[in-house]
Amino acid sequence: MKPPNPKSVAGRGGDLGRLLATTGREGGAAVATAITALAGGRQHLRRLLRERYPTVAVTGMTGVGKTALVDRISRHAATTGQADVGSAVLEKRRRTTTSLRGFRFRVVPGENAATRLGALDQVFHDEVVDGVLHVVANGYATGRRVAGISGAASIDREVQLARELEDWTITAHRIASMAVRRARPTWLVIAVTKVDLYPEEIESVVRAYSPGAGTPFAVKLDELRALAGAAKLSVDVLPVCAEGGKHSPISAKQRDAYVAALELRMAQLCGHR
Ligand SMILES: Nc1nc2c(ncn2[C@@H]2O[C@H](COP(=O)(O)OP(=O)(O)OP(=O)(O)O)[C@@H](O)[C@H]2O)c(=O)[nH]1
Ligand SMILES: [Mg+2]
Repeated sequence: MKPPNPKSVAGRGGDLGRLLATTGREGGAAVATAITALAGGRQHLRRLLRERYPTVAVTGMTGVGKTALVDRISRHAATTGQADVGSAVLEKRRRTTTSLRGFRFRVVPGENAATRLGALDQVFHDEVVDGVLHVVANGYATGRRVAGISGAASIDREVQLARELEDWTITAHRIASMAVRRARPTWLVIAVTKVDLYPEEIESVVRAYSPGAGTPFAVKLDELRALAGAAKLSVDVLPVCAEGGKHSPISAKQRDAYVAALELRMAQLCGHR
């Protein structure tokens, strides 16, 4: 068979073919090596970024406190107030540290069906995350304000608990399919937030969200663990809150300690320390 004409290689291969044809065989090999090195360098950089700043999906129903918690962890200028409830797009936050070991958070909006589904696809399928922070609030999710009405919408706690469970069912399925698809293990931290609203019950509430507790949430959690396989998915349940201070039963110091403990656990799970 006739060797391919360099001109036609250039025509078909575009810039690379043209370059190889004009630089001759040796020059072409050098260019190819340089390109491979460049691609290898980029891959190395990506791996380094992934190790230093693993991505974390933040899930949970609307008003549960995802944005507030992640803003607190990432020292993002807090945008507090009722206006924040109902994030419409996937929020990105980065927690950086002086030791270059932090996290890249991907906060999935709890409300808004279309953007929520797209965001769930993004974090669990398209750009698979390293771990999941699922946020629950013991039925204390804040209702969205109806346009024109100020103040928090008061919504029955039982209703909110049922919605939390509904939301968890959807997310748990996504986590299970991600865990079975991938080779490396993943982690899930259930953040039981807004503990300042139920300071006397923190322990029992955390227990109710834990594996083997027998509550509807825990039953779904057990199912998820069985489906994914214990070796593939580690589960932690930790209390936390994003608010606290002078007029709260939780002091600012206690709140910071909760946030620090959550951050430390995620760092351990990511192999940071
Ligand atoms: N008391 C108390 N309120 C909190 C805490 N965390 C968040 N909130 C309040 O709960 C409301 C909802 O918090 P967000 O962080 O906006 O909720 P979200 O989960 O991001 O909601 P979506 O964006 O709709 O998915 C806000 O008014 C917060 O100020 C907390 O730890 N304690
Ligand atoms: Mg939000």
